[in-house]
Amino acid sequence: MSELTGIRDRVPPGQRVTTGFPVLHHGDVPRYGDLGRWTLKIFGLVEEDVEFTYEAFMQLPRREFANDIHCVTTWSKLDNVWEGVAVSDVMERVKLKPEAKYVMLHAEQGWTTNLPLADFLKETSFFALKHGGQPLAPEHGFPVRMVVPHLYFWKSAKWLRAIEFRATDKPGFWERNGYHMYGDPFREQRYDFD
Ligand SMILES: Nc1nc2c(c(=O)[nH]1)N[C@H]1C(S)=C(S)[C@@H](COP(=O)(O)O)O[C@H]1N2
Ligand SMILES: [Mo]
Repeated sequence: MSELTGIRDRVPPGQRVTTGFPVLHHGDVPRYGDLGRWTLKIFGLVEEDVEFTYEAFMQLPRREFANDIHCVTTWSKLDNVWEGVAVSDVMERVKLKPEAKYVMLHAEQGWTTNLPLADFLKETSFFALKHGGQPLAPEHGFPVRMVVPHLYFWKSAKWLRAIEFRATDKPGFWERNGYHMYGDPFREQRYDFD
């Protein structure tokens, strides 16, 4: 009983628990022949731009993360176990300008999503490399995806390629197409009118 109550508390309003791992995105799954050309760029309101090669990013310290994820299309997946890089371990190499208050995540093919800096920096946000002990599948964001578990899963950019720091908020891809600017699943911030 107490366990059930606990699980119920973890499922936001209007969500159903799934045991599968649905795949959802706009556009095509990028296929990487040569990761020698992959980079992760950090730009915008920083003292100096930073660029990680694939090799450099793979050398960053790894940690395990456990969380629940909530998709705006009403599925939630509990008890995910991931391996990834903490945001703080990347930000150690970045000097933010004091005006930086928002983040725009840039993925392959120009796909973007926006979030406040504080949410990006939360210790539960991270760069995922593995899920369930396996390297990320191409359709789930290989080689690197962002995971921001306390916001709806559309903020968790797959195929991440750049992080931009900004003074003002600006809608990303789904946010321009009717989704909420913030997207808290426990407050059901699904659409821009919520
Ligand atoms: N680059 C990119 N990342 C993306 C998306 C996308 O279209 N492109 N879709 C988002 C949405 S709407 C969801 S629900 C999740 C789905 O992640 P999954 O396919 O691993 O379940 O990815 C998010 N990240
Ligand atoms: Mo989604």
